[in-house]
Amino acid sequence: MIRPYGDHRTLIMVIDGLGHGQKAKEATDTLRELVETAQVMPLTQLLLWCHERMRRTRGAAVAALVLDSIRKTVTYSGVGNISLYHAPIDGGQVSAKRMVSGILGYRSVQPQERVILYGEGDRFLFHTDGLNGGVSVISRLWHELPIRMARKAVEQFANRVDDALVLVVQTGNGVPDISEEMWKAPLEE
Ligand SMILES: [Mn+2]
Repeated sequence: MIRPYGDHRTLIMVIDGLGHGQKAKEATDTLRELVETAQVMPLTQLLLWCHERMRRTRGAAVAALVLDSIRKTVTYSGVGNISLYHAPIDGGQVSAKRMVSGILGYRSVQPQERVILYGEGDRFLFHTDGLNGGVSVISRLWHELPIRMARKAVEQFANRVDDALVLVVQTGNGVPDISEEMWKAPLEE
């Protein structure tokens, strides 16, 4: 999900409800609604605020970034098994961003946030654990257009057991460009 988050800032979040089917959807929907209506606050505080309000759900993995298009900063945080990568436009090394383990809405979590600088044109990629690792090492995908990159990553790496989501953030001068591709596991009991 994506929403404005204060002046010149955009919040981008990927949510993966625990398990699959209705219970996973409930957790995902609850978190999305919380984040859509939340006041602007520091990212870790937002995650903790949601955490307390999600205890009746099964819980979710979450990864988020706040992009400030004036300061050219990205603040990121997350809990659980969602991968986030940063690819600089200048061809520098793709880096994987670490998230703390745990489940939002379950037991206790200690999200951390980090701030990095980005350059216009840098790209960020999120993927859920419905994909096998490897997106970072398949360097030719980083040269594709964002929408093609998202599509190919799902085609090539979705494990076809769990829901898979790839979201590519293309930064630029103002509001970032978002490309998203999903593979949904068939519902079962
Ligand atoms: Mn999953």
